[in-house]
Amino acid sequence: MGFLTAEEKSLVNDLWSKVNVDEVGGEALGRLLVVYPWTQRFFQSFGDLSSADAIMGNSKVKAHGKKVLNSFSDGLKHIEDLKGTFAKLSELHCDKLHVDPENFKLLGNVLVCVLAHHFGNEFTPPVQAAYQKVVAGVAKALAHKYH
Ligand code: HNI
Repeated sequence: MGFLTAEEKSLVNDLWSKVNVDEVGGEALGRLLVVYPWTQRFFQSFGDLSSADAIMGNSKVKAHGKKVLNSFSDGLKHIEDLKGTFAKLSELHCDKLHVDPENFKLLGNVLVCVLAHHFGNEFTPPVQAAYQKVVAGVAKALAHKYH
């Protein structure tokens, strides 16, 4: 009894096996910074974020997006224990990084948009519904240790 059905899990995993995690991570983080510019405040050490082109071409954004999405990808392997999997990262984002957990939801939604853009018709309504659940679950797990 998990939060995804067996069917949803296979939809998620089938699509994910075709995702270029390293590239999509940078794209999702970049789009987050473009579309919700207030999220740039956490990345002031990343250099030039002065325009959409600067953000999307910024190598630190790409590298960090890759790190974030690899961590997300790890979460997919432990879909039944997202809380446990992200417990340490939740503490880090709360205590050390002071990232408002609302941002986890924003990034999740941006990731769904990026996947829809990449996969087109293959990103069918059932696939997108399953991914909506996943990104909401990850956001919730990352917010779990906030106090
Ligand atoms: Ni996040 C660092 C994972 C969303 C701001 N983040 C990390 C690291 C991982 C990670 C892994 C590296 C930790 C370490 O060094 O030990 N972040 C994730 C995941 C998500 C996420 C899995 C959501 C799916 N992080 C976000 C969001 C923001 C964010 C939405 C802000 C808008 N994260 C940060 C910042 C750092 C960070 C800031 C530190 C960056 C640095 O190296 O300076």
